[in-house]
Amino acid sequence: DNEARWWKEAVVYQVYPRSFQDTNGDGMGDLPGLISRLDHIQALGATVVWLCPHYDTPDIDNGYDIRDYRKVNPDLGTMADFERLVSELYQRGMRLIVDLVVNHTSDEHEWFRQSRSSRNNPYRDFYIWRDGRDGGPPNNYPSFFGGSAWQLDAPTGQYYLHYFARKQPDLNWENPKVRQHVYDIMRFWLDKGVSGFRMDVIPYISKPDEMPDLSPEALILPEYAYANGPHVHDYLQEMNREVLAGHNLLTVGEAGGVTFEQTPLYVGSDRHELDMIFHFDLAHLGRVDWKMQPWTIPQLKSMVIQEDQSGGPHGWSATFLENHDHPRSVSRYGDDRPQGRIQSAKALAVLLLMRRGTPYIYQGEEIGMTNIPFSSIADFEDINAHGIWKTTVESGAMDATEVLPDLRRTSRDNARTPMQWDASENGGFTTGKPWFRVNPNHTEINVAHQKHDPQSVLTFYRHLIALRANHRTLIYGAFQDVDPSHPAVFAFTRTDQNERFLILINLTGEPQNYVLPMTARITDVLLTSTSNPQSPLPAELPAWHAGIYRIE
Ligand code: TEU
Ligand code: CA
Repeated sequence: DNEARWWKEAVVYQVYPRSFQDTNGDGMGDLPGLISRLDHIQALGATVVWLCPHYDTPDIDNGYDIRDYRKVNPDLGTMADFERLVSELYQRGMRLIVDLVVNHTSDEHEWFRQSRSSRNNPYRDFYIWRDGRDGGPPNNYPSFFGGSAWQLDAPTGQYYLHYFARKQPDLNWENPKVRQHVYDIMRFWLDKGVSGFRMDVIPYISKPDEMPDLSPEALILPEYAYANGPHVHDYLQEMNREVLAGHNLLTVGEAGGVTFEQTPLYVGSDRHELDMIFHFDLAHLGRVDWKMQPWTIPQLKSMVIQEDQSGGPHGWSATFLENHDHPRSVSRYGDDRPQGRIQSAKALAVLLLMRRGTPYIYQGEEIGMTNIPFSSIADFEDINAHGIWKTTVESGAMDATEVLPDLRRTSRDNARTPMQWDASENGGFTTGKPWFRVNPNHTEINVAHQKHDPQSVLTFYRHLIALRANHRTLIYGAFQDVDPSHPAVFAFTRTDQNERFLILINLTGEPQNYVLPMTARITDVLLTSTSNPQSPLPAELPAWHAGIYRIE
């Protein structure tokens, strides 16, 4: 859908606040720290900040377990800090979206404390309670963090459902009171001046009517069983009518388990649900859960193309290569060794920012931050990594040496190391002891080094974002892969009535002698990541070369 909307023209910058900037020396990033770094985000050219959960939390899943939706996490700051963040962004012509985590709450949320206290408590039906089966859980549903998705609760002898950790009980959206409470929470933050929401695992809010055991195949990727429940679209349409309509917001659903075919149901502008969703097909390329498998560049391109088409005639896409749940893109799709790091980070930047769809940049991606070394399970912070360890190694099912190499490559912890601002101790993140260790390569990869370096990854990001902002074709223009089966090069065009661009990306560390399978005359070279070639084609594309060309 090419109708102009501010959120289609936005470039979103995702902030994981605990790892961004600490100001009071407690080793935990905070809202004053984020405010102090808004100049960096603005200079990059991003127009929207997505703030990961900033709510009161017992913090077993880094804030994705909310105890009080109306209170700011004291480790991050105060409500006054939050209000200042909103106004500082407004003064810069920027906007804020916040994380809405309403598939589940913390077990320390007041609703759950009431709910578990007795079978006839008025809040009982706010969560999903079932009797056990043959002395065990009601069915074989697995939790994403390992073990059963059911937890027996002694006071009432029933099991509650938790798709994530035991301390993250799932809300019962069938209860209209639950939905009204959620809408009230949303209105509360809209009144504070937020411009939209990133909705955590939103396709899971409607649970299957019956809950039979999952088949062995379904157990491998349970998100497909958990997503798209029978009432999910009724709930999203209701939420839209009750809260979102008329506010001109940006809404993006995190949508693991939603297939490309199902996408128009969520994002069609005729549906009045969400503006866009995050797919995980590209993020899951060549991996099943934490295990890595071989993958190819044509497969990667096919994911990008399918994702671009998936919204249908009335939809729009959200595009990303990184977030707080995935390894760093340079390490994942590029080459994080010295010979390839900078060039591959630039190639990936072109892939992210020259596609059609609203791009989401994750903190540190703009300087090419990489995965970190882990030597043992003790180095991991993430509840997910420890869950995997428990079910594989501690259970005796696998040997540590079989699990550790892939866990290192896929762990969410890779993205959660503190932001690398400069070469000083702790990368300028904190003067205290950081909550999670700083990547030792901060002495080399950091904002201070790259800020004024014309060849840096950061400078390249700025140029790319500016280019996008200056050419509507690069935002709204049709996307076409002109050489889908090429084993190394991603060649695509962006076209509208006025202009046509060719984007060439060598996604390998080998030079490619490239012949374009179409007739096109290059009339202008807008930006290239390596100094050669400027034009014309055919030409040898250097390792990781990426370029944007105007063509006729
Ligand atoms: O993540 C959900 C998530 O990434 C997966 O469980 C996903 O559903 C699965 O991989 C299927 O594709 C969100 C947050 O981003 C994450 O940090 C939280 O831990 C989680 O929800 C629970 O709130
Ligand atoms: Ca702090």
